[in-house]
Amino acid sequence: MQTSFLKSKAWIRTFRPRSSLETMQNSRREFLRTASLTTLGLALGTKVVFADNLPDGMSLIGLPGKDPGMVILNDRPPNAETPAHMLDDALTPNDRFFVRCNGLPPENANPATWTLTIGGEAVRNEKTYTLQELKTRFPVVSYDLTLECGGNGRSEFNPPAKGNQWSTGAVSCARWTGVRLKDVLNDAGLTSAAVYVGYYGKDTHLSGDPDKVVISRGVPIRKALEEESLIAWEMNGAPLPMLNGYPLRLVFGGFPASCSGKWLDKIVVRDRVHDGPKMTGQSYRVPCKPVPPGRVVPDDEMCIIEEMPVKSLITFPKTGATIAAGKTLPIRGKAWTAAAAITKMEFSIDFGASWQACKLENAANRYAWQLFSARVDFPQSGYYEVWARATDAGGNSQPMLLPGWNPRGYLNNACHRIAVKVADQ
Ligand SMILES: Nc1nc2c(c(=O)[nH]1)N[C@H]1C(S)=C(S)[C@@H](COP(=O)(O)O)O[C@H]1N2
Ligand SMILES: [Mo]
Repeated sequence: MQTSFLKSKAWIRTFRPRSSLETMQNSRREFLRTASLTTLGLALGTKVVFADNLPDGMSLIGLPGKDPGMVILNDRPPNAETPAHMLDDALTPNDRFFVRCNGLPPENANPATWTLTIGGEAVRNEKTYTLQELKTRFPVVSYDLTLECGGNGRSEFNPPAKGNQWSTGAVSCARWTGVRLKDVLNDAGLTSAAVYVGYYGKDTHLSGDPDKVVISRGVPIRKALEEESLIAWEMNGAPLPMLNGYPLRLVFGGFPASCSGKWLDKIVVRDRVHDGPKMTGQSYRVPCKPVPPGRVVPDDEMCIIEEMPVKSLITFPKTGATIAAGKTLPIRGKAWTAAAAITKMEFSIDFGASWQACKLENAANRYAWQLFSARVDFPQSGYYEVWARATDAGGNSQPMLLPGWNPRGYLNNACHRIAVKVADQ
């Protein structure tokens, strides 16, 4: 059961301490309170023990269904990133998968009545499918796919860029289950004019205007037709979390996560580059040619971000770890790319003067992140930083410093670093 959390007051209203009102009111309140505690418990996976005492007007820390250790950047719309050390699992658990919403998620999304329409000027037959039809008419497939917001790492840009100040945690990798977008597109039929697909979702614009589209982005048809491009209803074997698009979304690994439309109810096959909100202007675009920091770039000199760059994160230990002198420190992390694979993973303990090889695992499939690990020995006690650097099959690697400044602060794939103190025994 999905529940409304948008009006945070409604979310907790029923937890008000019971007063001595008349019986009917009491039993109604009791009913609401019990119902709410049940949904809250479901969302959190545990019981809120002193829920009755929560003062009116106060909400719980964290977003519903999400680990309270996530860093909340905004609660209207809900946006939360996952600290690096909380991305240490091979696949990101659903309650730790980052959240990026441009508007307000739909309330009461009902999978029993949910439909998906394939339309647009370059579709042969506009068709509408129920969720049940999608699940039964097409082969059901699963892939491990990494999603990363184009603005991940934005907080480091200077001059600063407006928008959510993501540090490193607008990235996660889950096993997604659904159907291939191409199977559904081919069922509706594409005309020879098809060049792009765009999505529409059922979230609500922050203004509350039901006719205003929150975001409608998309991908070129070559991306839409890839094997791993999914219309998904499951994340790690469970229904999508409410904040991650329940009950249906697109998933495109390797492209900015903004292409992966949540609460998906319509796909349009376009005969031109899709031009929905946040597809044009400066959104999810970078200067076609490098510019000096702070430059105002006209719209017609901004290019759409497609493949995301090579990147990696150290997920163990947590930055600030202390280790005894003479001990070996195990490190672990994840690396990902839109290219064929990560082919080399290295670490440095001397600020990049020298690099040593990490052990690197293969990806489960294209666009899944790859696990790496190493055993790190330090020459003497003192302060160190461990830096990590990935190289992909295209020969692309990560810069140690911030890469090209751009007006909206996208595509920061600078090396991740953690602090380690080696203490005398
Ligand atoms: N309908 C809809 N889809 C959306 C968005 C949104 O606001 N509404 N945000 C996009 C952006 S910018 C990102 S980074 C990803 C985030 O996916 P997640 O919240 O599951 O991590 O969803 C994308 N899909
Ligand atoms: Mo994003």
